[in-house]
Amino acid sequence: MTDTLLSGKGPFRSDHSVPPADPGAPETMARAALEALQLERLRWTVRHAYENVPMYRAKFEAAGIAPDDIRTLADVERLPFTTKEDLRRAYPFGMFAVPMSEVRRIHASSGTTGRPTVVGYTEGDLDRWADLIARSLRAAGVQPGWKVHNAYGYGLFTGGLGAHAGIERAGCVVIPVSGGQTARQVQLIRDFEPDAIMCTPSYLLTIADAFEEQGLDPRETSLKVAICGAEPWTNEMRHELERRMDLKAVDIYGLSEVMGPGVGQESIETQDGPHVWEDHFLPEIIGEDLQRVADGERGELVFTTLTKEAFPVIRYRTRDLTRLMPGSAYPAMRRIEKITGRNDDMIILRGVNLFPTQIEEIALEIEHLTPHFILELTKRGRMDELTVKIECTPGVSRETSESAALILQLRVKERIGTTVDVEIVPTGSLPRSEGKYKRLYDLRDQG
Ligand code: DLL
Repeated sequence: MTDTLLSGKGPFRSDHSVPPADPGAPETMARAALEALQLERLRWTVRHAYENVPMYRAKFEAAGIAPDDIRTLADVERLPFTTKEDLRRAYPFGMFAVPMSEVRRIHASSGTTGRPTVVGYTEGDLDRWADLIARSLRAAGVQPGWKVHNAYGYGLFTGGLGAHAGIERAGCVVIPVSGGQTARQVQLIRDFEPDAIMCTPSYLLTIADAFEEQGLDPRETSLKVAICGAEPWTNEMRHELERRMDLKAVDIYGLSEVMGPGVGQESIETQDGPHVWEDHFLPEIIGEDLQRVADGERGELVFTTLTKEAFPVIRYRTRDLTRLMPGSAYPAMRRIEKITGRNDDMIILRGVNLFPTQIEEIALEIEHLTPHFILELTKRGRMDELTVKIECTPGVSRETSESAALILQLRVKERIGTTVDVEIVPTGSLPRSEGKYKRLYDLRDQG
């Protein structure tokens, strides 16, 4: 009752809270038809955001643009960007485009600094999200009737509950384990014999280790596919996980501000980077000057949502660095190159840019080195120093591990162009992942 009364108040216009419907099987539609659908949905989104979110209206007005000015897909470039800062300023609910009575769920991304970003979903949003995860699971080779072990964290994080609904929607059996309690994960995988697992790549590594620590062979589980995402990982890490667990690992991409997991998904057939589900999200890549760059060129990924009711975002700057490539398994939908870095993770070491994934890539090529490493940034005098603390495979001699460390140092110098210190640490001494793994420790302020 109160809800109905309240929903008539404020800036909200309920007649704009339903995006244009899906016209059938969008994964297989022709590019021209997809673009026509994108334009229709873009125009709906821009109007919806303008009419219902004061911040968007103010930004559009400041930029001298009105919803009716969006006549082609290229016109998206005339719209102002949205940043994480904009979302933080609106904490907690200032960017919601529907009355709270229409919102059915809230998630939040913690972020490393400051306030979390809060996002909301209407019933329609949750329905489309489940559909997109189900579509992602199909692309990942998951079949109806499969059991899917979901080890993404449940709670405010979008991973657990987001994947959960999609697994059910795909006609699968969801095993809602959440993250952590690794010994129990091992037990459940043995007892329930799931066909697929969803978790971060670093957590899958922790699980593989846990099998071995219990004297079990991780290649002998029932798992056929791992759908990994939520953090940057390299193809070398993919090969490591596939080899150690005898399964196929595919990449799922997403972010809370845009929806959560399932914004893009890699096909198990091609394993060549996530396809962006472009009927729901319009991707762009921008350069350092914030101008759009051509497909194929690297830069920052920017998204405009096309069907979000509660939390539309216009040209949201993700800070994820990648490039757009033509579709492969789904020809009409472009792919992104595997995301190996974010603007925020970039370490500038004595003028040279370096990403943790570059170290992962190099370390995994070297015999006896493991993917268990952290990076410590310190100051020696006025110079920044980076130390790679890394574990070797168990049982190698001191001599062998020292030479592996030296090879790592030389290859980093050769390929990245900077010198890092490498310290071999005892097996099991580094923290293990339970979700998103923290690799970089900035200790420069600590003496
Ligand atoms: O991590 C959503 C998600 C959950 C995606 C489960 C996939 C699986 P946030 O916590 O908002 O949302 O973090 C989003 O994580 O901007 C990227 O920097 C990073 N990220 C997500 N997926 C990938 C991926 C979820 N496949 C941020 N590869 C994003 C690399 C990824 N980075």
